[in-house]
Amino acid sequence: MRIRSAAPAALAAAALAGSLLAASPASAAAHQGGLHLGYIQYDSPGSDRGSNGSLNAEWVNIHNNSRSAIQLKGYKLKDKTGYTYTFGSYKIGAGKTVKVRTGKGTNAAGVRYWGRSWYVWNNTGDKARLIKPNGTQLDSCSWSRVGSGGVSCH
Ligand SMILES: [Ca+2]
Repeated sequence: MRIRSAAPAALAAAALAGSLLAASPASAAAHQGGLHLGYIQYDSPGSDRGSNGSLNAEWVNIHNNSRSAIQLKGYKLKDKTGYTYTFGSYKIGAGKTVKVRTGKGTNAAGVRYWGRSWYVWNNTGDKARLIKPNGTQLDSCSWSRVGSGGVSCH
């Protein structure tokens, strides 16, 4: 009886380990490895007058510290209010960074444009969250004062 029950349990454990391994690049150490929030320039330099250039001087860096490329389609970047940027098809290479700028522009390698007409990151305090397509939060980063206008999340 012990033997008969041990085999399925071992199989189940192996299957579980397999699924955990598959998800591990991001979930194992959300704050150090995998995909995570890097520097956030939440206060665009100069007066917040809302020009597209000013909006685009507000940005979030996302780093891929895993050993493989990650397809970001469906990944989300959210502020505390709930404003959400959803990635289209974009593959971030191992060790690479993608910058998400608030305003409008033409997406290119290493930079995505949220396409907003106003700032999204509150200068005096806010919280950025990076969320997988299945809803799992990979990382978050918050600040509570203007300070230098930016925060290094890790
Ligand atoms: Ca701002």
